[in-house]
Parts: sequence; C-alpha cells; structure tokens
Amino acid sequence: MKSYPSVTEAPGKRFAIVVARFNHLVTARLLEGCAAEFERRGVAADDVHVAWVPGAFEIPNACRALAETGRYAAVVTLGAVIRGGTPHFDYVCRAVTDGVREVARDTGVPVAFGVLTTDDIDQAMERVGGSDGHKGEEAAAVAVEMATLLPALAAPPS
Ligand code: INI
Repeated sequence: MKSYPSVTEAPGKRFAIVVARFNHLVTARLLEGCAAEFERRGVAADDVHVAWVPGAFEIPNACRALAETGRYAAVVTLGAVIRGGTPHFDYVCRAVTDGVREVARDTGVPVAFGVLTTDDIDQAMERVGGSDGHKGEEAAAVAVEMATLLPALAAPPS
C-alpha cells in the first residue's frame, strides 16, 4: 500500500481568510486562533491575507472572489451563526454552507469551513478555545493539509 504524503506545515504557501464581523466577539477569536495556527505551521504572516465581510451570508461571495484569483493555496472561512428566535438562522446557515461548498467544488481551491452554527453564545465560546477546542485553529490546520494534499494527488504516490 502507498499513501499520499500527509503534510502538516506549509512554508512558502499563501492563504486567504474570510471572516464575518457579525458576532465579532466570537469571530475575532476564531481569527486569532487561525492566524496563530498558520504561524505554528510555518506560514509567514505576510502570506496570510484577511478579508472581513459583514456577516456569514456574505462569506461565499468573498471566498469565491479570492479563490478565483489563483493567488491562494487555500481559503479559510470563519463566522459565527447563532440561533435566534426566528428562521433567519436556518437561512443564513444554509446560504453559507451551500455557498462555501459550491466555491470549493467550482474552483477546485481547498476551502476550510470554520463557520460555527450554534444554539447560543456559550456553545460558540466553547469552540473558540473553551471546552470544545478551537475551530479557528482547526480550520487553519485543514487548510494547510488540503493545500498540500490536493496538488500532490496529480501524481501517483511514490
Ligand atoms: N450573520 C452572522 O454571521 N451570524 C448570525 O448569527 C446572523 N444572524 O443571526 O442574523 C447573521 N446575520 C447577518 C447576515 O449574515 C447578513 O450579513 C445580512 O443578512 C445582510 O446580508
């Protein structure tokens, strides 16, 4: 059996992060963890480019524009959609998940999904360095892994 290489560092590669301003308390922490994880994985700070958007609904458009530039090995999407008393939550969740998936499918650029969809703010805070890990860090790790794996799949494993 032969395996494609699983790489955990990506020095020299460039990444984009799209982060939503809505629920800024949460998304700022997502961004902080994501940037720190890129640094731990050898990515230069100048090679991490951040685009803020108003809310999660706007993430797919910015993600597509960045992916289509061809400048980035992967794009990370960060946001926090928190359930309120109306169906708005479901519409925003659907739009952002479908939209991001379509960008990855249409462009072939790896997109890491770091958009939290939670019932309340406490659940969200648990996922930005609390009892449930850090989804911003995880998204950066996914971006690094997929950014190195996808190009490697072009040739058979040695
Ligand atoms: N955007 C979010 O990122 N999170 C939310 O929880 C949220 N809620 O609950 O409404 C939210 N709404 C704004 C939306 O993403 C758009 O920015 C807005 O509808 C303008 O297009």
